Amino acid sequence: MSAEPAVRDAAWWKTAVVYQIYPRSFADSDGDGIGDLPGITAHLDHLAELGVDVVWLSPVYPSPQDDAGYDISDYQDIEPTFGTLDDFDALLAGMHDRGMKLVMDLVVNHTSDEHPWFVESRSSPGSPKRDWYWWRPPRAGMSAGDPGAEPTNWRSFFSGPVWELDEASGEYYLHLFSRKQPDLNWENPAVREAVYAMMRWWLDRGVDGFRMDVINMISKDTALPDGHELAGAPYGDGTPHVLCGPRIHEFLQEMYREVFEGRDALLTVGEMPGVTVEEALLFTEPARREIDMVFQFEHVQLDQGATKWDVHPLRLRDLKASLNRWQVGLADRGWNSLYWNNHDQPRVVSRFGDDGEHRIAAAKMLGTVLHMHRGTPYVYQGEELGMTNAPFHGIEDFRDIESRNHYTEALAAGHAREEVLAGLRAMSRDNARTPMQWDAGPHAGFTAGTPWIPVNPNHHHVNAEAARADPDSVFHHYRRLIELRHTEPVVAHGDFTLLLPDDERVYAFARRLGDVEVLVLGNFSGDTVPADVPDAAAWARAELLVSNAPAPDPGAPLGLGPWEGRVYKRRVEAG
Ligand code: TEU
Repeated sequence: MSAEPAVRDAAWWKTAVVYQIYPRSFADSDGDGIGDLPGITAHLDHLAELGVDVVWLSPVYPSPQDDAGYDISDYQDIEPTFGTLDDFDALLAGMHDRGMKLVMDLVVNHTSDEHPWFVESRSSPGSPKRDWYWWRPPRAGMSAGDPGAEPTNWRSFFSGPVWELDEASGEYYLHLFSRKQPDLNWENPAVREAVYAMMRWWLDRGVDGFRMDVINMISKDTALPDGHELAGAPYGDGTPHVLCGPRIHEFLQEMYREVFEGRDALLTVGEMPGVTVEEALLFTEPARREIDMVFQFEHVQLDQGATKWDVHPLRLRDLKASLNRWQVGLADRGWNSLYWNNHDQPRVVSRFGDDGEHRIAAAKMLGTVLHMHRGTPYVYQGEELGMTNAPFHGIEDFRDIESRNHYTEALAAGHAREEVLAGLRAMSRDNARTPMQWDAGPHAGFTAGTPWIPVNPNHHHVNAEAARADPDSVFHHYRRLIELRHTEPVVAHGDFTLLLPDDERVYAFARRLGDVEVLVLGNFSGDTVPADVPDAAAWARAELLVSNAPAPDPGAPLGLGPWEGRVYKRRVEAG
């Protein structure tokens, strides 16, 4: 019996699992209905029992909360609603004491319009910080405020134009997101140096890395050309002029030199809407000294039509083809992040699974399929409980700026209220932002006050207390998946081979490292289905590493029950 193939790889995060916390909705310690840092510290044992290695903390900095913290007015302090720097240090110490690392959210494509940098920049055209942001006069031949006078026709990610007129100076400033999130001008070296100094400040405080918000948008096409007209919207598509711009690699390599050089055991992940496999290779190729991994969006846009609100049923072959392309594309160089959920995506068990009768089986199967891919898995708070989308009714139930702005714009464009609400119920980011469900008590044990957004009424049976007490829960299934990544080198380092690419119900693939091979099977349907993989009979007799159903009869043909997921392991002739 040959020992497990030894793998020496400095990239510790290849065997790590990251847990994302959305502080507003995790745990409230002072009864104001909003989660906070002491609330997180009080629940670190939940994360330790789950076995995660890293926590990614969504923004906790002072912010007017126009975009729920992604609009920062002070990068080197803590939002008072969330706590203090002392509370932060206590949280960091609590994590390090439990062997967990802490990754902060770095939001430097834009600041809040209440950040002193922007306040000064806006103060006058002659301000020394004017060039810290993107200020432009009205379009040639037009007057400020005239319809269409914006310097470009680009559409904001949060509806409406990307340019806001500053009446005082008669100039416009750029904001790819909300008007309270002006974009920083990374062409200006003083801006870059100020950001690097801030990052070094957090790393010196003991932080273990950064999740970088829309970091592939910091280099823009400085000619600021108009975009192609967007169907049904009075704006153009600016994304070709702001995604992965001409100096993006120069900026990330400079950031590496100025911030990360000589510091080890960090994790850096770049959120990159629209990034391709080829671009991701350039960003994550270690020799290029940029970042460790990216968040790509292909697999979370497969059920969307012209817009994210135009929801279509997922075709499993599309999902398999997309993830396979990233697995194969980053097989030898570069590295993938793996996620179904985050604070911007609806809950996966409701989206790609079954959040009714088969909720638990579907949640476990989705976790199994994701965690057995090659890459670093991210677990979003509540995913380990199988939390579902929330029962939103009217627009008054929604809090998210993206959702509310879309509602206003879509109704103004003549869309029917019910049609728009249907899109929101399915895709709104608020589905991810309802409070963490700790127990069956009032407000799910999230707060002793009134939550900023209602708790999902299914917390009576979907909650951490019940899950941790039930060895057969989604929680303990995720604990097992995380354990496998820590104990089975093939899970972290094995190569990936997709099987049954055209099967619309079974997601099947193999991983191989030396003489160890695993087969991963996931049934994305409520039917009982065959799993006609090569060598099926032999696999049926192999060691079952994890499953979400009673162990099958090894003599029976390989098949899966509703939403069943399994991982088999066997030894094969090396080479
Ligand atoms: O998200 C960027 C982003 O791509 C999302 O806004 C996306 O467009 C949308 O949510 C998908 O529907 C990052 C943060 O994750 C998000 O929370 C912020 O709102 C945004 O940047 C601006 O900082």
